Amino acid sequence: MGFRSGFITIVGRPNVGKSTLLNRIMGQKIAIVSAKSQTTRNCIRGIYNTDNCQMVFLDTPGIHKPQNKLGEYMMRTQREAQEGCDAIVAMITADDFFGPTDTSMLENLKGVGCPCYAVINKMDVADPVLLVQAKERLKEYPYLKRVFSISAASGEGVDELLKELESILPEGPAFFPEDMVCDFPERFLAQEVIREKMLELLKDEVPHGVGVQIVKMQERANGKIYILADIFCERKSHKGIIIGKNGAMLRTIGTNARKELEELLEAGVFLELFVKIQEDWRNVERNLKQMGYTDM
Ligand SMILES: Nc1nc2c(ncn2[C@@H]2O[C@H](COP(=O)(O)OP(=O)(O)OP(=O)(O)O)[C@@H](O)[C@H]2O)c(=O)[nH]1
Ligand SMILES: [Mg+2]
Repeated sequence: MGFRSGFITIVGRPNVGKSTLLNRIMGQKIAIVSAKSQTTRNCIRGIYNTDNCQMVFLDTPGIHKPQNKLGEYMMRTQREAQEGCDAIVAMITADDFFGPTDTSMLENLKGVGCPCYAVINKMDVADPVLLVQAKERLKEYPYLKRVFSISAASGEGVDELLKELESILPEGPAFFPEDMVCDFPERFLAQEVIREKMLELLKDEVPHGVGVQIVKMQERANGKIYILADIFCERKSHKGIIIGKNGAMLRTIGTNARKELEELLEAGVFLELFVKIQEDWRNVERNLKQMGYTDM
């Protein structure tokens, strides 16, 4: 058997653990993860190599009804990622299962023309009764090639899934160089890490209305990487929350983001953040473009 290669798209509701699975497969963090829904806004590619195979995984934004232009962009990206791929991994969880989004996602897989898999994630915390029920209900979708139960968090079941995916990919050469793990620039990583820290620290609706734009990112003579970023939010009250009392919140966001970026970039980082108000930026095409939410 010759070398195999192909594209595998991971789809599912917000918060089911798509990005966690991508990071688990890659053995390193390339996609940000949070307990809040709609964390991922772009299609994120992770390139996974074995001796005989290159699997290009596409992590997609969680399926939801768009409320603004950003949401529309996210869902367009999500749909496009499913076109022309070699396999689809549709992710659900046993405990929060079979709402209308799950059912329409599974129904839409009928006739897509590539092998489709259902993956029940978070089995480490799943109620065993619900797990059995979920597997039972998945039998209503006979076109699913197989069903896997995994824990993206612990890694349980992930090797089995990878083995199956490797076995069905077509023969063909690698698409990307072997030492490449992702195809996005470091600027994007910086933007995402800053956003992740805000998702972790800020409450309710504030982080959903936040956008990050890297204004400058350059290596200085001392080897440190200087990053200047604007944080956009939609209201004055949100700006106050992001900055916090005497600037405490913004300092924490900055410190957490800097520490993680230093690890990921393997260099010292000097990070400067400015908070700006841009009302309704999620509906303004120009703002979306500036933040990288643009169609290819
Ligand atoms: N217990 C448990 N938690 C998990 C598992 N996988 C993911 N999570 C948690 O679920 C939350 C959502 O994970 P994400 O990977 O950001 O989910 P996502 O599907 O990418 O979400 P969106 O980007 O919003 O669509 C995070 O708090 C993860 O830590 C798992 O296998 N077990
Ligand atoms: Mg995600």
